[in-house]
Order: sequence, then C-alpha cells, then structure tokens
Amino acid sequence: MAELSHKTNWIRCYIGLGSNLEHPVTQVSRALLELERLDCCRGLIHSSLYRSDPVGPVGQPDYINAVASLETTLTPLQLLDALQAIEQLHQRVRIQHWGPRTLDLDLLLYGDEQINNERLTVPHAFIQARNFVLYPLAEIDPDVYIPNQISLADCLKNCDKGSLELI
Ligand code: A4P
Ligand code: MG
Repeated sequence: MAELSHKTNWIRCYIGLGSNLEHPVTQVSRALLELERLDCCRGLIHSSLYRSDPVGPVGQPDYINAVASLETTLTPLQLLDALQAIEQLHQRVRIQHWGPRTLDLDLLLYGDEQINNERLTVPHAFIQARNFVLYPLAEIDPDVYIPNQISLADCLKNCDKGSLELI
C-alpha cells in the first residue's frame, strides 16, 4: 500500500511591529513572544528594537518598532486574523488613522506573493518609504526579495535613517 504523504508548504513572512502607547518596549517584546507561539508558525527571528519619530498626526509619542520573520502554513488572511487577534490582546483601539496605538502588526511580506484585496495589501503599501521598517528588515534579512519593487539595498539608499535609533 502506498504510504500516505503529507506535504506542508511553509511560507516565510515578515511582520512589522509598532507601538507608542502603554510601555511600548513591553508591548513589542510581549508581541514577539505571542508571534513565536502562534499555531502553524515556526522559526521566528526578529530585529532589535528601534525608537522612531512618529509618522502621521503630530503630537503623538515616539514609536518603538521592530520587524519579525516567521514561517507559516496559514493563508495570508488567516495570518492577518492571527495578527489582529494579537492586537486585540493588547487592547488596540482604532480611533485615528496613523494615530497612537498600543500595538500595530503589519504583514509586510508573505513569501513572494502580491496580494490586493479589501483586507490586505502585500507587500505592505508603505514598505519602501519607512525607515522604521527598512532598517530592521535589513538587520534580519538584507537580501530579502520584495516582489515587484526595487531591491532592499536600493530602498535603503532612498530612505534616510533620520533619527531612527537602535535601543
Ligand atoms: N491591511 C491592508 N494591508 C495590510 C497589511 N499588509 N498588514 C488592512 C496589516 N493590515 C493590512 O489597519 C487598517 C486595515 O488595513 C486593517 O483592518 C487591514 O485589513 P489598521 O492597523 O487598523 O490601521 P492603521 O495601522 O492606522 O493604518 P495603516 O494604513 O495600516 O497604517 P500603518 O501603515 O500601519 O501606519 N510612525 C512610526 N514611527 N512607527 C510606526 O510604526 N505606524 C503608523 C501606522 C503610523 N506612524 C508610525 C507607525
Ligand atoms: Mg497597521
């Protein structure tokens, strides 16, 4: 009898973490542990934590940012659901677009897929423009492929490090 074979397709993903409320370093550190424990995910690695000036509405506190990478068998929307469930564990309240938040988890890259639907845009729409994404991403995977865009090295040349600070 032929042996039953079970094929599992592990996809490497990259997730941006950001927080600027309620002890941001703790929020991001906790979220990294929660990502590590997600079902159907393995092999989490992550960047250092960085302090960054807020992009968006003025007057909000500085952010703590990091980028994590893991392999998953979840579909993109299942992974988004899992990320949003973690945001909810952190009492994330959506009041203002780009406004202050306890925790923001953005799906930056899902393998080499390009996704555009009402819930998800991947690669993340602003991946090229944000120093608090590009520099931590380069720390964990300088050769990462960003579908349909210039290389990460060229993105970095076009994106000033500014006051982004390793903590
Ligand atoms: N959505 C679409 N694509 C994605 C994706 N790739 N990952 C949808 C995650 N979500 C995605 O997101 C709104 C909706 O976007 C979700 O329901 C999902 O279906 P949200 O997190 O509720 O809203 P948001 O975060 O205010 O909007 P957005 O456009 O995701 O903003 P960003 O890009 O996350 O920016 N400044 C600093 N220094 N550091 C930061 O981390 N973050 C922001 C938020 C603004 N300024 C910042 C930082
Ligand atoms: Mg977001």
